[in-house]
Amino acid sequence: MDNPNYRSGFVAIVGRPNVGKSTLLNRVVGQKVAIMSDKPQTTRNKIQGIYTTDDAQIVFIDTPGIHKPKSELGDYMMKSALSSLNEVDAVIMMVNAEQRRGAGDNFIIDRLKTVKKPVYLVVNKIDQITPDDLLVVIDQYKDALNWQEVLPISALEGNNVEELLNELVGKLPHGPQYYPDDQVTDHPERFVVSELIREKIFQLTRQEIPHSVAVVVDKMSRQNEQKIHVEATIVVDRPTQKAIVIGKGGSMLKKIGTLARKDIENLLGDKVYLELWVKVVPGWRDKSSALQSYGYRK
Ligand code: GDP
Ligand code: K
Ligand code: MG
Repeated sequence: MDNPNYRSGFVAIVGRPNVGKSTLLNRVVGQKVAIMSDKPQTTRNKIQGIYTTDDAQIVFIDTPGIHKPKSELGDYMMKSALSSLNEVDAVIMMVNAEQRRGAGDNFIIDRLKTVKKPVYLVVNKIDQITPDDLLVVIDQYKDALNWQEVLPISALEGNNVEELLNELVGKLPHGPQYYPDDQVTDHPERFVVSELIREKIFQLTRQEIPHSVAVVVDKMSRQNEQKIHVEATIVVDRPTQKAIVIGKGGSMLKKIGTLARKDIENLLGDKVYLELWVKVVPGWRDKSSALQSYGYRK
């Protein structure tokens, strides 16, 4: 606060699904705050990761993918992604070095043309390609926008991530430290807990469960000195999905619970007693009121 040279600000990360946005966030904040999955669109809310040093603080916004909306949920994600772009100090557009520039990238680039803040092109997954390939990828993008800088990185292995952070910090305005040193996300723990459970559902059920799953944490309270009691409801929109999530004799739900509990224990630093329920709410994806009651902020 009293350091006049302190820099702080907000940075949005945009890009097609699976380019590595959450992986970068996780690396930067050193804790599992953003959900990771090899399926697209698992990040539904704005998740902020906070990077704090003695000289600067960057608050990252992991926007849901900018894409053509297919339902009210998609529409909500799109609006939230676009509005964050006008509130931040810089934008990172991340692309996957393994993929050619495509319609999805062009769609995002089009939207970025109206952004007045510095926009960085971050070419991720360079651990998968040769330096020659990298030149080819950069060539496809270099004239697409007036990039502040083009930075190749590997979010997974950490190559060049330090340089990216330094570059961003250098561009932030002078300002206060918004959040305390030990805070890595401004979302209530409940939200992170629900995302960890959602992540396990996707990992374990694979293709069978589409993204029409919400997890609501109904209760989170300390049971005793050693244990935190977490109760959560998994909301699906069809009875067949409920059956898949529960599994034969409850076996799938048990697996989801076991894996999720371990992650939640790591997050909270305490033993956890996790109770999971499954509920069918037909068509909840297309009901705005249902969206709101399941915690999606407009
Ligand atoms: P998001 O949808 O943009 O948030 O992408 P994720 O962070 O969920 O990553 C999607 C997949 O790409 C995951 O399987 C990650 O492990 C993988 N991934 C992310 N960054 C890298 C990277 O730098 N190198 C490699 N090889 N894989 C990566
Ligand atoms: K993903
Ligand atoms: Mg993500």
